[in-house]
Amino acid sequence: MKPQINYHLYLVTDEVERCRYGLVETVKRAVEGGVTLVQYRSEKLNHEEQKAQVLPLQAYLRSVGVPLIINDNVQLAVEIDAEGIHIGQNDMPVAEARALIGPDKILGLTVTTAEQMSKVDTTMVDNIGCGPVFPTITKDDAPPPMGVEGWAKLARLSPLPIVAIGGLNQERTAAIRATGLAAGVAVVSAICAAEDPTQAAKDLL
Ligand code: TZP
Repeated sequence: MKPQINYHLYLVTDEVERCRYGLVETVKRAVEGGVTLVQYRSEKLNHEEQKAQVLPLQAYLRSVGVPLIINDNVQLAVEIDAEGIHIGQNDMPVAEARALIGPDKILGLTVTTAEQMSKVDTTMVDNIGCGPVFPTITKDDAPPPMGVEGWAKLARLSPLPIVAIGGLNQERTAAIRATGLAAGVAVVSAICAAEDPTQAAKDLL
């Protein structure tokens, strides 16, 4: 059975050196503030390094019942039996990723254009990540920001729960939620770099 996922406040983890209290402690504090879902993301580390880093995080998240999603590295998600994966348009094809993880895992897909949205295979994909809404310093290869209106246009076309990402802070998150179109918001630096990740998470609820 596929787990029921609450996308309301989706924490995507930054590289460990940009997590103010280290990876697990930062996530712990954020979960105490209300984070509902965590995606492990590292663009720098190799497979074994990612695995060593994510296992203690997974142990903590399991202890509190918060699902863990792995960014891009489908093989890692399979090896550690994570709850799901998130992939981009230039990563592995969706059908291949679904075949590897099986029917009971969550598959998230990044969508940044209406054309991509029209091609989403709802038999394979569970959720859409869409952004950057605002400029971000966290993703090097991010396309230009689409703004709340641009995001809302795509969200109206989405056949699946859609999450906003990119440059989101308290005020911008409120603007996204006010559209009534978001299943959730995803943040990296607003929580990982915060002096008080618990309060930062509460502010984004
Ligand atoms: N995908 C689109 S923007 C982004 C990702 C992973 C990074 C968002 O990071 P931040 O720090 O919340 O702007």
